[in-house]
Amino acid sequence: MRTRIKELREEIDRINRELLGLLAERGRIAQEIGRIQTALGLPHYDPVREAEMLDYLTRENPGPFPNETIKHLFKEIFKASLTLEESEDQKAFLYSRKRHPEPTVVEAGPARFGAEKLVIAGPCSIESRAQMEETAAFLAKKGVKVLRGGAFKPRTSPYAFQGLGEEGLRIGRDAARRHGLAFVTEVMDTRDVEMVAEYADILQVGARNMQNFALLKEVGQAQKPVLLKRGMSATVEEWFYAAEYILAQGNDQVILVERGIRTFEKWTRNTLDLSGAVLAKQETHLPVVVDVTHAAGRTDLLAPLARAALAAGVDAVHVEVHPNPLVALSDNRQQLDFAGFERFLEAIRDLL
Ligand SMILES: [Mn+2]
Repeated sequence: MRTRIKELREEIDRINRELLGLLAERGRIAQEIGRIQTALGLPHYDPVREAEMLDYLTRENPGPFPNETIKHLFKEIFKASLTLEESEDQKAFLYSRKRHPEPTVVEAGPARFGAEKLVIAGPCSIESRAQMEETAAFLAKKGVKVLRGGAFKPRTSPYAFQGLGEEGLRIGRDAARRHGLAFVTEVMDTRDVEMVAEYADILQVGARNMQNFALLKEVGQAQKPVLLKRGMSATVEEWFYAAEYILAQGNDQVILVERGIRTFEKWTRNTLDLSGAVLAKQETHLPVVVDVTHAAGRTDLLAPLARAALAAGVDAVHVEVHPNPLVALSDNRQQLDFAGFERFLEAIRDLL
């Protein structure tokens, strides 16, 4: 009897080898189908074809496995084949680290995103020359290399302060130049891209515009780095695809910003998705920034969140700083004053 078990097991081993060979052959054919589908712009998943295959297999099932088991086993094979086809596609994306293993370095003024740890700081909105001059002078003294400030503000209410427009751009650029800083500011409208690019070192696409595809294409044609914020309800994949829009236009200077996503939590303005930021580092070759101000919406969490982000490997943190946050025209409860920023910087110093 024992020798019989041994014989039968040898038989099973032989069948396993054959199954393995057949699976490999099936996988290679699926990959070839996948490549053709990609070239034709067809989806890989075809539910009708899958239902037909399952129908056929259950009709022809000779037993002893019941139909449900056969269906279950083959569905797993279908799923594995689909994953193969999709991972082939991943290699084709311009953002993908599979295609571009070396990290991209984005240079703007004195800053080298991806090659050094950076802090982006400045007020939410540009309000006056005095405000920007005072902020730029302070930040430069503290070793910050990138000054932020909004001249066009996407406000939730149409009656809230909308920004100073081109005058604000001039103020921001002048303050940045005087203190040797790079200047990053948001562009909201395709019609403004050329004008904003004349003043800014980095064009910011805000969270509310992450899927404004016309704007993505327009900044993709600008000769300036682009800071792409993740939409507040965007998946990681949608965020990467938004970056792909810019890269596909020929602009390879893209910086990704995680700024918190909408969840059910109310004690923070948004929920910082640190795993999204880490995924962005792993899956793409682009520099990654974590915007702690908009993620938390409260100043007491800024330093711990920035420490976590830097320890997790992101390239920069973004924080709003205002000479007098209480009178700021936007986001006044979440901006740091100068003393607060000094404490923030001290708290993250060892990770920069
Ligand atoms: Mn803000």
